[in-house]
Amino acid sequence: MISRFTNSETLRRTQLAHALFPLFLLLCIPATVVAAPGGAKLSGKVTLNGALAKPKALDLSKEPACTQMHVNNPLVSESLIVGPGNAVRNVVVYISAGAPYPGPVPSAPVLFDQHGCQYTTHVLAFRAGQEVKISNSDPFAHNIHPLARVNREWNKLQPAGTPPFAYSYENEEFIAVKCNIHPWMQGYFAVLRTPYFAVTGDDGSFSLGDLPPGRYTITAWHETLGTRSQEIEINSSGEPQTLNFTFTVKP
Ligand SMILES: [Cu+2]
Repeated sequence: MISRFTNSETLRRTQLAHALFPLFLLLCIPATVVAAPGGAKLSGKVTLNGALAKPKALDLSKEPACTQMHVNNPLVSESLIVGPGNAVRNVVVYISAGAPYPGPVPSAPVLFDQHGCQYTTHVLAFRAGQEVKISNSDPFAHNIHPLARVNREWNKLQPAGTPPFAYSYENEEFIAVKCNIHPWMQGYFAVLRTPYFAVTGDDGSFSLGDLPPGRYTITAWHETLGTRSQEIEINSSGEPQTLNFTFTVKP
């Protein structure tokens, strides 16, 4: 085989390749979120000030099969769920500023299922660029319609037995999700850049895992209560730190 390069050109290219090899190796190291030494675990709880009216049962009459499914367990609105000790469920708590390197987006999708005439996960948080896999487990059609404003808006009809489909959002956004067939179906996608987030469960608690030392803004978002943000300094003591959020019922 005849080289197209002269000997000196070949030598120069070989030297360049050797010089760049360590850089190439560096770029090949998988980027993972590794807690820096001296970091600390951050956790807390979200509670509500004030009394709430009992949630009303939803009107499912538009789909007789749904009415039938929920004769003994009526569906109620999930727009504000408060548990024992005034703990608030479905609050997204995340680092909104000061976050370390965002880290790689997980290759595994998050799942969002339509089942029993509702979204099985009311608030689903995932990463910008990560796939959300949407399925219909009901014996009738749904038409999912995430009302994105920053990202692209779309809707999709999924008749019974349709295979799941996946979609990923490019930009950070809290997106209301509705069904174009069943007006009571409501949910949210929380699309976040940071890998440091959590959604509160029944006890209102959250954990953001180990954070490297630094100054952060932590934001708590709720679909009807709004947002609250707090600054926190994670020092290098390694002592777990607590940050609580309190929302007040809007008059
Ligand atoms: Cu539906």
